[in-house]
Amino acid sequence: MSLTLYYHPLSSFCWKALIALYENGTPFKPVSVNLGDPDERAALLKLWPIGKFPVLRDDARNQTVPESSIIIDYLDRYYRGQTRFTPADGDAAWQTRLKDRFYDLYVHLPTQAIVGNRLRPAGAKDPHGLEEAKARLRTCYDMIEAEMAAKQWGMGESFTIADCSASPSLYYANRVLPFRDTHRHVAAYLDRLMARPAFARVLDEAKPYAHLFPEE
Ligand SMILES: N[C@@H](CCC(=O)N[C@@H](CS)C(=O)NCC(=O)O)C(=O)O
Repeated sequence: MSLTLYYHPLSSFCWKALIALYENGTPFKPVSVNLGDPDERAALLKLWPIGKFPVLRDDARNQTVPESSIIIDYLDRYYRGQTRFTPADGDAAWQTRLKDRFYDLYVHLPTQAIVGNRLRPAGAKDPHGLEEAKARLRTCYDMIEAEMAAKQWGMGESFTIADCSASPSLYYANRVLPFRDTHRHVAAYLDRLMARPAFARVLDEAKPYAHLFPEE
């Protein structure tokens, strides 16, 4: 087996890559990285000095591929399966990538900031950053609500990279700023994502680590 994924089962960006791998049944070796372990952290830094996961290693092609979106692009190109993550057609292609960026930058990162704020020690909290992140999420919820009223998946009929990005983003966003009572189409979209076998599997595998998530 040539692919190895360096990841953690609770990490939201790793979920995004896992969904893509599970979606097409792509064989890979999962290597769980405990960033609290100096040796394991050092091994990850050796692969990708930025020190963030997921990182995909492809021994067959002698390539190290960091960044969840790039991993999915790489799989789409070199380990193609039944689900194509980015359409080949011009407009649909950039619109799909735009949605991937939208979920990562404007839903996922503010959610990460809210979680990160919870982990800060008392006296080092960032109330201003927290309010900014919540405001950004509210804007996104309204945008997604309008958009998903008539759609099954982020790009319509087909499951794409946009849905790989939306899955962890919306799952964790709902944990830190719940939307089920205010945005029913966003909630219904999250339910569809959670029922998708690839994401259901990811959620199931994360269960043993759920207690590590910092509740308010
Ligand atoms: N832009 C990156 C973000 C990856 C990321 O933020 N990963 C988090 C886990 S969800 C991480 O590695 N956190 C550990 C750290 O920052 O030390 C991607 O899309 O893969």
